[in-house]
Amino acid sequence: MLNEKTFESSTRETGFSVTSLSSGWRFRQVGTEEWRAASVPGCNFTDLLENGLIEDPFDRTNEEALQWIEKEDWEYELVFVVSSEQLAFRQALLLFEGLDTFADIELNGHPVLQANNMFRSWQCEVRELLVEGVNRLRIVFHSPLKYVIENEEIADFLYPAGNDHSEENLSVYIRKAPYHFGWDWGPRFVTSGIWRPIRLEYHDYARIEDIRVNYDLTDQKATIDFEIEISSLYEGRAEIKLTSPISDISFPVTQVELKEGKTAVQCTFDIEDYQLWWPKCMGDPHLYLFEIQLLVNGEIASSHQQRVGLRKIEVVNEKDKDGESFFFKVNGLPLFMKGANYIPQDSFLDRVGPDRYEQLIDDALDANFNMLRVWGGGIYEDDRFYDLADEKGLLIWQDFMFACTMYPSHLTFLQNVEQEAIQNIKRLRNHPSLALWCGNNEIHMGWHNWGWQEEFGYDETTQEELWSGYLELFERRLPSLVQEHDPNSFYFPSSPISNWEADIDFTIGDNHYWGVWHGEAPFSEYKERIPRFMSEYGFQSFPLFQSVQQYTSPPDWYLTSDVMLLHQKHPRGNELIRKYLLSGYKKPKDFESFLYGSQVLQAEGISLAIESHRRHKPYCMGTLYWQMNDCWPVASWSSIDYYGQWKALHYAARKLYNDLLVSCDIDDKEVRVHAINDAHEPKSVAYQFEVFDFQGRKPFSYTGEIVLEANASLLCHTFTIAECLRAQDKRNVVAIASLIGEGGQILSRTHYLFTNPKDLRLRIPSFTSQVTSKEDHFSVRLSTDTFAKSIYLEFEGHRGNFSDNFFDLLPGEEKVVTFPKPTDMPKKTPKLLIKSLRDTYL
Ligand code: BMA
Repeated sequence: MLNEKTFESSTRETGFSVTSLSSGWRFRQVGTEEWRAASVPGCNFTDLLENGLIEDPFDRTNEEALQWIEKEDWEYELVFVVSSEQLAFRQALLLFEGLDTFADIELNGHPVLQANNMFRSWQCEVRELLVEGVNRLRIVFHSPLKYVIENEEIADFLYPAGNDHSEENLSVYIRKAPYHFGWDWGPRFVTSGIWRPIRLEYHDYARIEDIRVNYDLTDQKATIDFEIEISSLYEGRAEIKLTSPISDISFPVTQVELKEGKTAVQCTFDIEDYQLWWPKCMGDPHLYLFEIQLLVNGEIASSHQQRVGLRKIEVVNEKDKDGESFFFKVNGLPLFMKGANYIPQDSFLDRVGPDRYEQLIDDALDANFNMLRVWGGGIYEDDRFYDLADEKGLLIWQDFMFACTMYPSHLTFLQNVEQEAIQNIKRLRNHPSLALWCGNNEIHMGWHNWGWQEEFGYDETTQEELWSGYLELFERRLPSLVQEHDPNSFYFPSSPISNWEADIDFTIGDNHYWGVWHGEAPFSEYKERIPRFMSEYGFQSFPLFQSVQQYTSPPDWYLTSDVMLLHQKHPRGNELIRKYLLSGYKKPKDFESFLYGSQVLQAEGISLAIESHRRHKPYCMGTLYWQMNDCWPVASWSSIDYYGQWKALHYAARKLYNDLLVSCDIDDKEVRVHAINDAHEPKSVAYQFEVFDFQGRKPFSYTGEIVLEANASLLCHTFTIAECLRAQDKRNVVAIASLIGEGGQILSRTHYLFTNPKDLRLRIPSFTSQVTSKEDHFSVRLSTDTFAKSIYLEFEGHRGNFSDNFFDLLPGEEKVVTFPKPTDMPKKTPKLLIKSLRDTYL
């Protein structure tokens, strides 16, 4: 999408002008009389809510009561004024960045467009239809379900869309965010509306439609080539003027001959001693900024700002001695990927503004992520998301929006998808953060392993139709479009390449391991099931009580209440959490303790997986857990809840995703201490393994020194259990492993138990805390009289994330954490709530 927002109110001296059509809209349900104010970008649910016509969709069981909305048609209208100066332009283009989904658009009573894909942008020439003075733009959104029933050829078989919370699984026919139809963490809110901005562009001569950035890097210079696509209203001469607002690089003006219609222009230049773009974990995410102006007779006809990050990203997916590799190289260096899967941040996308995007990217980087996977059941994200990833140095794995079901493959469907793919490839390809394209989520694996053929009774002809349709879309059309429009990026058809139920598949490509959770295997399986790259694995937890209170009332505060069950979308979710929890932990004493316990449990399981994956570097070269965030308040696999509260897992991920990690692999007989270095330079460090009893005495301690190679994992030392326990009862001890830098600073520190938490002989701790109010934060100093596990701190009544939480503490240690003061924080220091594992059972 061209970024011309900066030129909002340009004057008639230039050959173009842009008017935003985002304010002043009204809406109504088709068939009703009264118009109400609407927001653009927006959707019918948030408009209804803003007007007080529905209750908060996320509150209690309101989801059920609001299902009628998807069955209705919605009408949006804008009255806007066009001036004689605007009408004097030779062209007026009406541009829609995103319409959700089946929309008929009329301007001044004339039909101008029919839209049928939420992921596409649309444009039409409307100069002849505009009038001086008042104009009327009207958009009717059809109920997507009713629309496909009336207009699509519906197959006589059911598609296997298991996450679509309806009987008919019609979502497969609708190019709309799949998660809107429900998911195993998501409600069903099938929205309609204008979900991205609308604008009117006036032009006299020509318009820059698109820019493709190519570059060639040598040791001395970067040769950058802008391939500029211009659409022109005339035939004749023009000039391209290139400037770089934040540097003093200067460029010659390029003379161009425009044809009427499309002209491709190339603008090539060198930058000597250029700076590379690096993900934050490797260096500076350097961006160059360019402004490209199209000049006709000295007037600016069109203008575009383009950022460029110079980097080379490779995905090495080839046969090797162990099977088939799957890893990323950035600027020639192999990089172990650490991160999570990302889903849309809200059921109602218009609520995700710049602040939420920024917070989310910061939360990822704060936890030492270097990659997020934009998963295929959501949306191709907003430009802002990728801009932030570029600026801050986070890599993005980009799925096309297809997940967990087969799809139709008739020609009109495929052509619609092709346009969607072309537009989104072009929109995203210049972002240095874009690391790969993946055709879909889990469809290949689903078709071959999930028994859809039997479950849905597909005969041979249907199977043939579905599978050849799959091959056509994901193995022919999408790769050839990526090849055509973004040839330097890696494409593969489906994640995972392999299947977690087959042993051999742990030697091949990327894997989603769901033996833990869906397969009900114990956490210890994470240590055995090591793939070449793990792009999904996960375990659910609940939001904490503070968050649960936001969407429930006191009568709902038990796990099987209607409200809690509605906010748990996995059919076996509660049962699985309870089963895993009781196998390792004592029974939580109440509802609130269960919520807390679920987070401690989730962090324990996923930590085991992260450490195992990292220890097996370079056999395994990436770990992306499922899932970072939520789209509403719910029990889910997320590490940050809907309200932005970090769960225990997010704090754990931050420690375990640190470039330098000490990690112990403990079984009945041995402790193996490993050190992992993801940085690209070697490190001389000391490693330490200490055993403490709960009073803080240290029966065992060992310190050794190592040189840790760059980008390597090393087994430092093996102890026998007998050697380090020194006749202590394993129920009374905790082990701490550390990596210590040359100046004595702790580089990595991890805690381990020799037994299940439920067998520990913990005493109820007595904490001493001191809270100091600083200018923009509170500082908390904490100590304990006995070993306290998984200490959780909260300022009563205040949301926010501490600098650390869910940590362990021994007597004799002092822990200092900070809590940022929100702007509405009262002057008086709020009450500090402290609890640890021992406080949550009787
Ligand atoms: C993964 C995802 C999602 C799902 C999650 C948890 O496979 O791709 O489809 O939400 O599992 O079941």
